[in-house]
Amino acid sequence: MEIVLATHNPDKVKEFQEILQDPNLCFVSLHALGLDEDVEETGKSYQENSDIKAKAAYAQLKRPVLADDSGLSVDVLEGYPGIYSARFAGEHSSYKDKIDRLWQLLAPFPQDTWTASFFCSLSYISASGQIYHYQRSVAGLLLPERRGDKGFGYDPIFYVPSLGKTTAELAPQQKHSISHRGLALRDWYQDLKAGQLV
Ligand code: ITT
Repeated sequence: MEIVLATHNPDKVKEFQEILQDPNLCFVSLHALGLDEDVEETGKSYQENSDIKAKAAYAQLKRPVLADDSGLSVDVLEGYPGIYSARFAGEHSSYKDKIDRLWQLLAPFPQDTWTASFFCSLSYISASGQIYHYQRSVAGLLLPERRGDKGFGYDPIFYVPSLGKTTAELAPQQKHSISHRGLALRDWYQDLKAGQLV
């Protein structure tokens, strides 16, 4: 079965391909289909934004699509940057810029209060046009220095206390076993396998 991944982020595409090792399931990116135009994320929640991305791709392709809206919600910043995690440090900011900007915002707060969660909202539109939702999160603590070179985005500063490592220090399959995206995608996959996503 072929599923279109309604994302322009190649790091997400890589993770989706790694998380489920099912030879009967093939994820195709928008880029591979020649669709490189970004859709505006005007939603007020992760789910509204993943719906926007899924619906835009489905409208063009009329094929099963899966969209991911994700981000890092920081407790002392009342959930910010949250749905703005990709762009709050500037439209074309690098992952490095985003972490630097986040440290600036966190500077007034004691480091032991830098708790945060990664969120992932998946919206799946089936061949018949039905929409299905999956949301998962993982909690951690943000560090004042980068550790590890795996993963992407905020992974080098996202420390998981129970593992004693950042998600950038974990092997990919270790990250996926606890991550917001790994958990949400496996929930989706279970329903797909059970024939519930018609
Ligand atoms: P698409 O909208 O095209 O899917 P995007 O990167 O703009 O790509 P989002 O709006 O969902 O996607 O922003 C998610 C941002 O949150 C992402 O760019 C990272 O900065 C961060 N992020 C999400 N998941 C992450 C993860 O597993 N590890 C580290 N950072 C993550």
